[in-house]
This record gives sequence, C-alpha cells and structure tokens, in this order.
Amino acid sequence: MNTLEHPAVKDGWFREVSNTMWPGQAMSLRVNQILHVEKSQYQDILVFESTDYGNVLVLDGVIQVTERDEFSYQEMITHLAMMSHENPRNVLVIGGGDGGVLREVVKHPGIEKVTLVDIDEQVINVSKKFLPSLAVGFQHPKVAVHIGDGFEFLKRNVNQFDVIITDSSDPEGPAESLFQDSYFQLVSNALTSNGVMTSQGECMWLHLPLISKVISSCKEVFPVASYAYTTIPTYPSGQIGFIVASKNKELNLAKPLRTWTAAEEAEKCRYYNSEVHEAAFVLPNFVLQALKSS
Ligand code: SPM
Repeated sequence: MNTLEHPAVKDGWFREVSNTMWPGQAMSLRVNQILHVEKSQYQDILVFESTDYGNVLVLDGVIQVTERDEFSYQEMITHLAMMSHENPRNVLVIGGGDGGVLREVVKHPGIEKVTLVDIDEQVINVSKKFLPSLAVGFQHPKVAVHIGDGFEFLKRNVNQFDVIITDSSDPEGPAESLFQDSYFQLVSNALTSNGVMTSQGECMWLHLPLISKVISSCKEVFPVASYAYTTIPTYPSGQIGFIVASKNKELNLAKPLRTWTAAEEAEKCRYYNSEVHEAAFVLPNFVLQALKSS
C-alpha cells in the first residue's frame, strides 16, 4: 500500500498556494496517488498521479509540469527561439531538468549539440522515472548534461551558443538569479552574433511589474526583446509568458525566420505552428500599457 504523504495534498486533492506569487487563488488537482516525495539539496520535490492530468511534477509546492498540458509550454519556449534563428546548431538549455525542452530542441535536424545545465540532479532522476514522455529528451545522442549553476556556467562560456533557453521555475527559490539584470548580460555574452534567447517570463495576470523589469533589463542588453505567451490550464491564471530576445537587430521576433510545412508542423507539434508564433506576440492593452515604460 502507498503511504506517502505531502503537506500540499489533503483529502485527495493537491492545492497550489502561494501567498506571495498568486495571493488569493489556488489551482487544485485531484490526486490518484502520491508517487514520490523528497527534499533534495535545493528544493521540495513531489510527484503525484492525478485523476485527469497524468503525472504531475511539483517543486517547492509549485506545479512544474503535468503530462496533459506540458506540450504547450515546452513547444512554445523552444520553437519561438529556434524558429527565430536561421540555423541553430549549438543550443544551451538552463533549467529544464524534466527533459521536455530537450525533446523539442532535437526536433530540429540541424542541431549539432544541446547542453542542459540544471542545478538539481534529482529533478532529472525523478523525471526519468515518472515523466518518461518528457525525459525522452535525455536519450538523444547530441545531448550533454551538466549538473551545476546556470549563472556560473554562463560566466565560463562566451560566444558559444546560437540559442539559449532558460526554462526556470519561479524567482522564489533556486531560480532567483535567473531573473536578475546581470543574468541577461551573461546570456548575451554567451550567444553567437545572431543568437536568440527565450526565458520563462511569468504571467501577465499576476506579475506585470516583474515582467516589465525583466523586459527593460533585456532591452539594455539586446537590440530586440519582447514578451510572448501561451495558454496552459495548470499554471496560475492559465497563462505563462516568455521573454524572447535576440542579438540580430534586423529580426522581427513575431515573424519566424524559418517555418515548417503544415505537414511537418502537424507531425512535430501539438501547439506550436507559425501562426501561433506570430499571435503569441499580440498583447492586450493592459499589458502594452504596463510594458510601455520598459
Ligand atoms: N520544463 C517545464 C518546467 C517548467 N518551468 C516553468 C515553471 C513555472 C511554474 N510556475 C508558473 C507560475 C507562473 N507565474
């Protein structure tokens, strides 16, 4: 009999509460069984099987992925950047320990190397066990894994990567440094001349001051930077954004430089296509207004 317990699971429901990041609201998912509970060196790790969203990975009480809707986030954070570069060969993923972004990057046949840097090896191990459809990304022969701090890794790598994807958790916890001004300078230094980056960019319904600050930091470093977003039912308010920026000053981020055929799009992706790429940069007025000063 499974006797695992976790403080965020009560009466058969998981509840995602954060009084600082999304006060007064909480996403709940019905739990079939708790699969894994652990305190790693960096964070609290919970994996449970839900009744309707497949297996769910939770770090420090915050949903990172569910098997049912993860494709929306992983495809968008990856292909918004990859399709904005003419020929991405060397790619860096910071965070992304579940492997889902790797799975998406290697859908581009021109890839020569993908390096993933995650601080917490236990997230990778747990994902390999409980999220095999994401962790399949680790099996690709062009993938190299480095366990360590992404911020420190960037300091040692200059002018190396065509695309850098920062698939982080939220700024409260081990990912805090990945939202700082100095982080984006390091990302820029590590990119090649027309390099492109995407970063987990938080929710426009909840975090506009943070988004505005991050866009403003990126605009100091990159000639083009913008906010784009996707819909996803299990992130707070059903929406999450991406900070997209490039060293290519001619680039219109909202027009992909490369496109797949409709047949390729249908075969490779469940969410991303070239029209969704363009639409992701169309922002409502309250967001435009808030980002005006950034
Ligand atoms: N590969 C997927 C990892 C998920 N990384 C992003 C997780 C964000 C979770 N918090 C969302 C809160 C939005 N404000």
